[in-house]
Amino acid sequence: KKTGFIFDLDGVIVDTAKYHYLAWRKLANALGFEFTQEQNEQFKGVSRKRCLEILLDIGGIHASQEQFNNWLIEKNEDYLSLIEKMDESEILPDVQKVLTLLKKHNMPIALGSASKNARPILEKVKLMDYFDVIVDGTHVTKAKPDPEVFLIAAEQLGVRPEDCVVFEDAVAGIEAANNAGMLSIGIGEAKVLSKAKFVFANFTEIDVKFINRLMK
Ligand code: B16
Ligand code: MG
Repeated sequence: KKTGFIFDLDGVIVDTAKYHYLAWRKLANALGFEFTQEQNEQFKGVSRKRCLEILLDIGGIHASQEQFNNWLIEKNEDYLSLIEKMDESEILPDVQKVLTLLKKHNMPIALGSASKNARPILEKVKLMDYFDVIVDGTHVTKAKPDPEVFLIAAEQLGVRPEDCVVFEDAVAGIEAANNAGMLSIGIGEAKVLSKAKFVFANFTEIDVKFINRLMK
């Protein structure tokens, strides 16, 4: 039986977190308050709707359903214009190296992202061909740390959850992987991603030997 490899998108494959941040900050500023990069940490891996709830909490703002939905649309339009010109140069270091190695060994590969914009982003950075399965924010009903996104990915790959490995940059994502009974690998800071089984600063720190050990 083979190992299934599941990749988060934002913060693992591409650094779109900075664009999400700029778009949320623009909205916060328009509503009259500051939104710091530090506060943006809690937005990672979290759904668009949940992010707006947290943002409005920070600003102490109450919104009608209609206003809420309009701000969701506004934020996404700003985000889309920020990522419009994204290309391969924005793929994080050594991501292709790892994907190519896994492909060479015919390993099943999935994307497991909370983003509803995952497909267009993968197309822009030309990584679509590596993925056998794409599960994103348009397929899930329960956000990370719920394991749903990764369980659907495993099912579609035809691999048991306990035979899957997940690469994640968000606390909520590591929790989701653990809740799914999968091996969690954090990409980022060890002190932030303390619940991950392994943590690496980025893919450059992961050597071929380590990947080989994960493959069945
Ligand atoms: P969208 P991931 C997540 O993607 C981001 O980390 C999170 O900050 C964002 O709010 C969420 O996608 C929804 O994104 O607004 O594009 O649907 O890290 O799970 O790949
Ligand atoms: Mg992420």
